[in-house]
Amino acid sequence: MIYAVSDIHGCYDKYAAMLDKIGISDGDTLYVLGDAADRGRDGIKVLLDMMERRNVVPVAGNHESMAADVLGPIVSNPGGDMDGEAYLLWMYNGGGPTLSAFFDLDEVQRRRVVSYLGSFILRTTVSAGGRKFHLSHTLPPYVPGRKIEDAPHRNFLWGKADYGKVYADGTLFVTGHTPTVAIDPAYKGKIYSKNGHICIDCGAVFGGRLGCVCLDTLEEFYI
Ligand SMILES: [Mn+2]
Repeated sequence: MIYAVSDIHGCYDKYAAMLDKIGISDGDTLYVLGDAADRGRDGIKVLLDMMERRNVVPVAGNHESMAADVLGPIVSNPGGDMDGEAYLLWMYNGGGPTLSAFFDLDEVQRRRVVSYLGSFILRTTVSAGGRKFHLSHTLPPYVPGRKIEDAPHRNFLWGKADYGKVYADGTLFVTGHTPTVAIDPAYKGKIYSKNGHICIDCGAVFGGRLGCVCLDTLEEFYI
């Protein structure tokens, strides 16, 4: 089976409980659609677990991008000056717990985390259960006639997806980034599934739930 989860935001306990709930096995694939760390306490713990699992495919979110901009230079140029702007942006967006847990790691682990962050993909497509899916952290604003692959890369990390628009017939666009309650209050704590979109950020770190969808069956799971 193929599963997707997103915006774990350092909620290691919910993440671990979700793996248990879906009964993930070596034959399954789990796509993590970005923002694995930050805001919550245990982002580094989540990343360390993800990197040990060969069947986890990490897709980048804006938080991985911010983390890499700060942590990359720390390992490549220890003792060097920090990029003040990158640091402030990350801290403003809840990077503090991730940064302090990173400093608790030894040199080898730090390098492994930074190299792992560099391996996150921007977006991908998969087929499952007779359907076609596009997986990314978020989507560029909808532009009529524009192919999704022609949008700027940054839009897949920071973009404001138009959940009221059908981006492409015959493809389901699976995203996180925007807690579903902010798309439509009727979907508070639930996966938003409408207009060719499946938004799975159910606000785990904001007192909501961690959502997960099975792409083969469209079954929804919650912690
Ligand atoms: Mn995000």
